[in-house]
Amino acid sequence: QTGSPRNFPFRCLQISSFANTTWTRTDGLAWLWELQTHAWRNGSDSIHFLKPWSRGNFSPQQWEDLQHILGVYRSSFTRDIQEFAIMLSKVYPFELQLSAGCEAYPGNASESFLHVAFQGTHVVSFQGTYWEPAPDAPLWLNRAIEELNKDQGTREMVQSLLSDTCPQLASGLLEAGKSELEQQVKPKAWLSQGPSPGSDRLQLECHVSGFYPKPVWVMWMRGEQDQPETQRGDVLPNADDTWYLRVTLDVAAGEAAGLSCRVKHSSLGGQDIVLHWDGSRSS
Ligand code: ELM
Repeated sequence: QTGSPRNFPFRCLQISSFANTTWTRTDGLAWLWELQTHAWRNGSDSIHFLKPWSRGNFSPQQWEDLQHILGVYRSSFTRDIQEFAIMLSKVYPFELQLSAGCEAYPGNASESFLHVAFQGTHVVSFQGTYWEPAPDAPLWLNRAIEELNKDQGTREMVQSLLSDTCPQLASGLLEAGKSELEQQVKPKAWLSQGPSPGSDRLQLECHVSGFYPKPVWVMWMRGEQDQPETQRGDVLPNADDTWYLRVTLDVAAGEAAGLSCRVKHSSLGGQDIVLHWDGSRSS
């Protein structure tokens, strides 16, 4: 797994809720690949560092400068959006979500992005040096975009944050957090019986938890045969940056014996976990 350079995207998310003309809140969070590195809660005047390496290679002065820029931005953003809402007759409540970030590539190359969603739909992006509507954006947005593009000072700041600050921060974080990002944590697995899906039927549950990174393969098997009726849940986060997955199989009570749950994960080095259903536990 070592040697080949891997890419880890750095993503900053902003969630802004506008309940009415006076009540709003904005929260921010940042992730390096699967790990949350920063939080910036509504009302808090400072960025919260969630990992010992969350400062990357930025100096205290650089963090102070960045926090100042973001503090001014947060209050300007709220004011601007309230003004746009009046100008464009937008109905409350509404949500705006911003996703911005970058990814460094081998060499000195990097790619950045900034997208804005209104009510969950992508409406605006920052491209190069200008704000642009998303391909299917509603027409009323054009007036807002025209206004936004008049502010050259902001466009220059966004451009420099995306093309300089972001890749510099991301590469420092990557270097400082490398061992945690690249660690391998083995899953634990166990079986249980779920609620009966019907008379003479059983729901077999296979729980897999505590693994990192996220990709995992779990299947109910009969011998070497995959059971295609296997139902896979969503991969859910544990509180400690590991993941959890539940995989179930509905079977006739008489057919549970001989089934097993097989788990493949990068941390296991080919030594799959195999758990056999104990036919005597129920039926
Ligand atoms: C510059 O987000 O307009 C720093 C910007 O007041 C840092 C960005 C970091 C991003 C509307 C209504 C309802 C539904 C949809 C819409 C349309 C969607 C609108 C999308 C909004 C912005 N625009 C996207 C920018 C908001 C704030 C700016 C501006 C603010 C203050 O600017 C003044 C001067 O105008 C400027 O020239 C310069 O002198 C500046 C110096 O401080 O002061 N600009 C900034 O704060 C991070 C994203 C994280 C995920």
